[in-house]
Amino acid sequence: MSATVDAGETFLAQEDAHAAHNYHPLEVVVERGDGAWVTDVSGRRYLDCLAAYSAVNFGHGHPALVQAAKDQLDRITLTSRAFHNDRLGPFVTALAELAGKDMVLPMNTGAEAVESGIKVARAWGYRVKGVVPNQAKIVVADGNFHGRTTTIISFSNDEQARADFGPFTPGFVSVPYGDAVALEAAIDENTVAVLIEPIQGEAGIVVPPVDYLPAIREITTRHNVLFIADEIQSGLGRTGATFQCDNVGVVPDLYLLGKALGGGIVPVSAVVGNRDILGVLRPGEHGSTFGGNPLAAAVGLAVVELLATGEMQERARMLGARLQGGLRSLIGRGVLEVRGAGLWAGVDVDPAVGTGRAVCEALMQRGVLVKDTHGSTIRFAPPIVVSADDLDFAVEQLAAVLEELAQRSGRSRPVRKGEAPVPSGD
Ligand code: IF1
Repeated sequence: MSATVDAGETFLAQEDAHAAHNYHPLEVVVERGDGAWVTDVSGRRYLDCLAAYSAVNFGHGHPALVQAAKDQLDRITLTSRAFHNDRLGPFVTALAELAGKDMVLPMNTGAEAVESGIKVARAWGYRVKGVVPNQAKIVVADGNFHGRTTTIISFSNDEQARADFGPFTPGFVSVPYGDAVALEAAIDENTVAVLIEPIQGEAGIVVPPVDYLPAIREITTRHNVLFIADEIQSGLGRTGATFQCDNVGVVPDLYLLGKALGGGIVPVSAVVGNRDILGVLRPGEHGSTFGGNPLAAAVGLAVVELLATGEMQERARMLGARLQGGLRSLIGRGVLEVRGAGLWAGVDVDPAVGTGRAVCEALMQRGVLVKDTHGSTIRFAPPIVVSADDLDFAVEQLAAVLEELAQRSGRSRPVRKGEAPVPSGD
């Protein structure tokens, strides 16, 4: 057993006995984090190349964000929105400005932002567009991931996310991702919105054609349909811009934000748009106990102030080029394809070399933490504060792991791209 498992045995046993088994974590028990690194209970350090699925964009323990949280902890943390508090106003004002919009609906988790976006789009459809009551339709994309609530998985086509959770919510139609013609064909007089990830995360960091989002913008404008961009994972600096939509020159009607908006400290999410859309909500029609709480707002404001300088976005652009280049150098050496934008990459490992899980476990032994998705794709999303040397370290460890697995799988070396597969046992 790895050192960390010995030292962490108690924690693993407790989790195994008393935590629902809805995950299959790597066997590392993390105790501390700083910047792009985490330390396990036995003192081993790992480069965190997942960043909690892009919720820790600014690193573990970012000083400004931790200080904002600490200061607020000594003031007031929760009032509910039955009363005002002195942090929500500054937060929503700054976030709206960052997004170039004029209104914010503050929530907590990403799924709540998605659900809120769905409800706002439907209400807008009935009250502004004039869609027949209870007939609103929303167009989504195959391979989508927008969260785990019953309504959200209603429009997922991932059987693992749906099995035995029915019956499902109607009112959604799914079309192939990246196909603007199919998307327009799915729009009819009851369509109120298109809900899209600018880059699909869970699907494996799938980047659509560069003209896809601009086409969605043109189509939704022409059909008087809302363009809702789920930037919960792609947003807030990850792809080298404030929003991935910025990278393709598109402004959606609603941004759905979450994850890094809470600085990796507290859950903070939001629906951000203009008054002509978010203004459809009337008092008492939607809410949340914690939505817009002073602690979340204080941390969210500090995150917005961090992003307002543009430094994180520039860093993600600069380091992203280094990461993408390093990973692409492994194509033909156990890597089949590399996709991504900024400091976000999906690496397809040659299944003949090993599974994504096997690569993750081997990388963990070498001090790098990543997560696989859909069998053989490894996602890299380190905190944007990662150093260039640490990025090089991660790529070097991946190269070594692929070489190691290739030898173990009976290949003297991984099949180079385009080569006939070498028979195993050679
Ligand atoms: C899990 C995936 C990633 C998201 C987008 C909304 C949400 C997510 C684009 C919901 C959340 C998380 C959920 C977490 C693992 C992770 C994930 F593997 F599930 F799909 F990142 F790719 N929109 N993604 O990526 O936000 O409610 O979780 O705050 O459920 O296992 P949430």
